[in-house]
Amino acid sequence: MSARRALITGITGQDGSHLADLLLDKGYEVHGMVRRSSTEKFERIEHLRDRITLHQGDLLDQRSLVDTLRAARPDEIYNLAAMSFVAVSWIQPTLTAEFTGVGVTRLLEAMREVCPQARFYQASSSEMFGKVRQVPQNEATPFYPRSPYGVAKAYGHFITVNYRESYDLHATSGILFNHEGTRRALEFVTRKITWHAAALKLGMAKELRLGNLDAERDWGYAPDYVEAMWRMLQQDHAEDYVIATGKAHSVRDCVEIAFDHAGLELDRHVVIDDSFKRPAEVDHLIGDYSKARETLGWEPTTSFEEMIRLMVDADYKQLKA
Ligand code: NAP
Ligand code: F7E
Repeated sequence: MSARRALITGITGQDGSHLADLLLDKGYEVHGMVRRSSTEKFERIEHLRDRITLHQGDLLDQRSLVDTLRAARPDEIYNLAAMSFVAVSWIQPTLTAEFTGVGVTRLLEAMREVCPQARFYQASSSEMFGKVRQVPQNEATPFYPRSPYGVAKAYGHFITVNYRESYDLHATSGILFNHEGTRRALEFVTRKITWHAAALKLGMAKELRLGNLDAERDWGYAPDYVEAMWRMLQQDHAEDYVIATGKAHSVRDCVEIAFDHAGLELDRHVVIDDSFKRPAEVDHLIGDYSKARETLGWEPTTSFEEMIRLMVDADYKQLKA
């Protein structure tokens, strides 16, 4: 029997690279869509370049999406590509809407035309809950997004649901809470903290400038979360799922765990910088993943404390080298 074929948009990102690792381990033929850039940014997939097939495409360009699907002929499509940094979504609100919102419709339209029997995963986000209407948040919690990113993700979520109901597509929306790890980009708060803990320890940085230390998130471990994406597409019926740990921590907790591990004191090194505060904040997120546990048999494997410590260790090793 020939290998199952998967297409990952956003394969150069944190989740795309972990998902590619997972699907290759499971015996899939893995295809990735990448956008053209004047310099290649393939660090996260360098270790598997000769085991995957890359296609040039952009969520803004319908032709490239149709051609990518024709070439890849996927059984499963994971739409992970997006402008994913919340803070930048206020700086580029309409571009965020195009990439993160309307881009989903473009890909669904291409799928309808080329491979309507394929299974589709949309990377939805806990940012859609924003100013939360219910604690903890589950699949039935109403959305109240607080950023142009959250608004665009809510559009992407509902268009996925709508195409499932309108055209009988196997289209799933995974509502994932924050997830991190050693491949997280440096601009996100956990990696910014772990990188600075390592750099301060090595004498390579003098301070850590942060915005709101009181914001609370339900932070999980990225390799666990890509396993949940795959499990969602193995179900006979497409539905939506919340993926979370059920535990919330503040940004301050994150600094304390990282600094404690590195033998540093928060008060000596952290500087509050208002330029990192957002026009509208999401104060507290905590997810209820009961449906995923019961239907997918999914559980998180790595605690927040373990994850932050392993991120500090990885940053320390990398900076020292
Ligand atoms: P990430 O590291 O920022 O990766 C985003 C990917 O999207 C990159 O490969 C990027 O390519 C690609 N991309 C951006 N714009 C594109 C465009 N116009 N056309 C084609 N590709 C484009 O994000 P991540 O953390 O892996 O997250 C994956 C997805 O899950 C995103 O949709 C994100 O919004 C969503 N999500 C993430 C979290 C989280 O905590 N990580 C939680 C919930 C939902 P380049 O390398 O060329 O920039
Ligand atoms: O911020 C606060 C900030 O940028 C977390 C994305 O993957 O998860 C991510 O979005 C919190 C916020 O992630 C700094 O105000 C304080 O309250 O790490 P973050 P995010 O905005 O939660 C969701 C689920 C996604 O879908 C997104 O794609 O930390 N914070 N000081 C800071 N944040 C940053 N980045 N930098 C600071 O200096």
